[in-house]
Amino acid sequence: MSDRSEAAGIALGERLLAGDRRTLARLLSHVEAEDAVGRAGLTRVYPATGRGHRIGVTGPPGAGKSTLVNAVIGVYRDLGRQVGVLAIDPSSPLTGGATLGDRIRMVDRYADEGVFIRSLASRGQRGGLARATIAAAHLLDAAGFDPILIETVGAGQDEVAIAAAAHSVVVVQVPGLGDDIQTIKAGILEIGDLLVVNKADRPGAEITARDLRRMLALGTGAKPWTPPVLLTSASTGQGVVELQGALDVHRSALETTPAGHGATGSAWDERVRGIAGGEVRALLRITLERWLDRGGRDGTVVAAIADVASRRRTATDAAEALVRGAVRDLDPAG
Ligand SMILES: Nc1nc2c(ncn2[C@@H]2O[C@H](COP(=O)(O)OP(=O)(O)O)[C@@H](O)[C@H]2O)c(=O)[nH]1
Ligand SMILES: [Mg+2]
Repeated sequence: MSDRSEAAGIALGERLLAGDRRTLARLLSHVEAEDAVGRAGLTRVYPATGRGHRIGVTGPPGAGKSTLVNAVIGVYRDLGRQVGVLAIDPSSPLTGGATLGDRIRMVDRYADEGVFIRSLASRGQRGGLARATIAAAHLLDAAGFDPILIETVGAGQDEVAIAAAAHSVVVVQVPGLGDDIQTIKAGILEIGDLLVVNKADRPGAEITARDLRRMLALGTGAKPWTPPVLLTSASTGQGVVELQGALDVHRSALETTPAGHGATGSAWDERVRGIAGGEVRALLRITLERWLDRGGRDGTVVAAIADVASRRRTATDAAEALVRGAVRDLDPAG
């Protein structure tokens, strides 16, 4: 890391902590690019993070996630809270180009100083989106935003990783699941702390809510938290105040419930440790993968593979030697 980049990053971090909101967009760009300025800036502000309620909002495309986020922003603003929003730009061929619509629907929020909205573009790189999103959430947190809403399409590993980085996960569904209720992605209900049937102005919302409650009841042992199933109509605002209330209730429940499995602290602390663990493991993997993709140093990887293929070394021995080599190569002092 060059000294100049490091100094620039630290300076941006300090301005952010001092409340200069214009710095946020700049530092975010550096963090998204994963450059040295962003890294130093994040290092500077990280100790001041951990206060904001991170809320993942996930569900299929078109379920009304963006509309719902826009509506719930209004409730938080009425409570005097400053809201950060990270929207995963669904510009991938998978989800189509809903981006512009998202921007238009949220456009009335851009003039509000107490709201910060950023779209993050999908990237080709494995895990890149999740890393950039979580790092961006840290910056919003440092800037004093609480809550930080993270909208993702409920599919794909990145999205699951992002949801796993939230304190509370809202799973958005729409009426009309009917007999197809089993088509709800396995696992999506398990990650939901709150289930929302949006578009409740349409027929069948009550039935869908009932079906979801039944599915939840099937899965229970004695759980400390049973996800509430809420009905909303994001376009009319029905149920949105209740959704915001339920999010605060979930946060308090995490804070007042002891951690499970004899762990120390509260369920909130446990979740924070889980989030940190996921982040560290992901970065460990990516760091090693990048080193591998570069071929290690001086062809060590190719040589190790040749050794394994020709039976001179087992894969276990080769992998262990490579990890030792990677640790030496990655050591900035080494
Ligand atoms: N009838 C109805 N339409 C809605 C509701 N919420 C969102 N929509 C519409 O559903 C479409 C998709 O909404 P959007 O928020 O972009 O969904 P996202 O892809 O999940 O973010 C838009 O045309 C919205 O106007 C709702 O509660 N009721
Ligand atoms: Mg959307």
